Amino acid sequence: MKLILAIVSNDDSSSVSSALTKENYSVTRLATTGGFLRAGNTTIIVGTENDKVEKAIEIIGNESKRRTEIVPSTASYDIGRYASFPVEVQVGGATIFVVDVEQFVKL
Ligand code: 2BA
Repeated sequence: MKLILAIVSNDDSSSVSSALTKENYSVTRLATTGGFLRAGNTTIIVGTENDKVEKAIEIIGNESKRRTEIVPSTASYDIGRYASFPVEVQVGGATIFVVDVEQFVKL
């Protein structure tokens, strides 16, 4: 058995966990914080059989694709007035760890 730890953006966490649940994976979601940006993200925990790991990674990847979004930047002073300019930011993506499970017990 393996334990999958997938760190995804908060925006993608709901669709990732729904897609996994639909395919009969058991899922736990934890609210976590990235150490570098100190922004919220979500860590998804999935315990599953070895032969179902690749499929789970594929599902997580499909639901959390790295993409570009246009967002308003914070207002800055320019040409004699305060203005907010749209900027392109990268969102999404997943960081995935797969670890061996020594023991799995449900009481
Ligand atoms: P990613 O590498 O896509 O990582 C996204 C989040 O995944 C990280 O959030 C962290 O919560 C987790 N993560 C990634 N690699 C990990 C690992 N080896 N062990 C444990 N958790 C891990 P943040 O730490 O807030 O990082 C956000 C983004 O900032 C990263 O995106 C990366 O592009 C950049 N970054 C992170 N650390 C950096 C550093 N020391 N120097 C430069 N850029 C860094």
